[in-house]
Amino acid sequence: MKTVLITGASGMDGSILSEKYLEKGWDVIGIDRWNPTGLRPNLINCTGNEKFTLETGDITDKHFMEQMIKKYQPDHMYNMAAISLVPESFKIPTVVFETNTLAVLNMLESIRYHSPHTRFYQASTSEQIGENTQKLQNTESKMLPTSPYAIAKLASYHLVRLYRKAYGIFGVNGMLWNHEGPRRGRDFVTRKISLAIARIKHGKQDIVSLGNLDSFRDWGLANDYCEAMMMMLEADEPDDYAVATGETHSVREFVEHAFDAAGYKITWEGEGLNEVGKDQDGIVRVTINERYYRPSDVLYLHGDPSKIKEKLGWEPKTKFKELVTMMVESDAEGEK
Ligand code: G4F
Repeated sequence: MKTVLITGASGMDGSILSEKYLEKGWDVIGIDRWNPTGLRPNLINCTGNEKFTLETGDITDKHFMEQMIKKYQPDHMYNMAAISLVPESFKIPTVVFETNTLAVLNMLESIRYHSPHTRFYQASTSEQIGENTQKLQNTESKMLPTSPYAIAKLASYHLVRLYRKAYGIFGVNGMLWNHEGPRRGRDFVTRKISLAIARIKHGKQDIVSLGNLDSFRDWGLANDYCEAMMMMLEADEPDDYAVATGETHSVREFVEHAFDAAGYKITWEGEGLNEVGKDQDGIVRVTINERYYRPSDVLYLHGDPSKIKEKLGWEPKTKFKELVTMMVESDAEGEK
């Protein structure tokens, strides 16, 4: 019987991975912080399954994680837990380093001493690219991280490489460009937009307020990307891979397509903080608010997935417009 241990199991990626491993017949151990509501909507398809075990605890507690790794001796382990909202990292950088770096180091040490056969996946990120605006970035690109989040993740990226080289651990970094879907957290820009549009459509809200509309992201679908993660752990050799669509779009384009999918045609007027997006009836639907700007932002992300395609045969199945429409339709249904 095979076992997978997934930290951050109640998040978007963690819950998708949990479902995929249950479908494969594996025992799934999901780790998540205790929360006072006890609600974990993303795990609704897992919690009733006898092969799914939820362990509550915090990855920053070294002893807890050591016990988990010793107890379950997982065949596969995914570290999906992190403080993943970039602007938050400017507010609580110490917690971000404890969670996104120190906890990863402790997991690697526990694997090294107590479960060396475990294949370990680290959720690495395109944010590490930072200020490098070259077209088609990948794991070989110069990393110029520009947030506490990205610097902490880059340190973990190197820790995984070190433990692979120095101690022979099967550790891989999945360097993922932005990936989204109906389970995306509501503070990330895509979900914030799709949810706001659904609420506008149902008369519950009038306007969505955003920050920088002119940064570019390479957005793919989380389900496709979870398949890439699994391929990395099933590969013959451990390696690091860039996972992206190879297409880039601005936040502004995302807004336009998302409103379009709900039957609104957005046109822009004004500049800077005074810019607004109006619908076909002249009603303001988008405003700009300084509070959503970051002390420093990553302006251009455009991934090159050629290595994973060539070596593991992975390709994204979902295109940008399909992703946007899926998110808008899902939220429109949920807000009915
Ligand atoms: O949706 P975002 O918050 O994602 P961001 O910062 O690119 O990070 C996400 O992707 C990374 C992979 O590249 C992950 F590592 C990370 O954990 C996370 O999943 O912001 C995207 C862009 C930014 O340029 C931001 O400035 O959207 C811009 N934006 C404009 N208005 C906004 C808003 N972002 C948010 N969250 N909220 C806004 O109102």
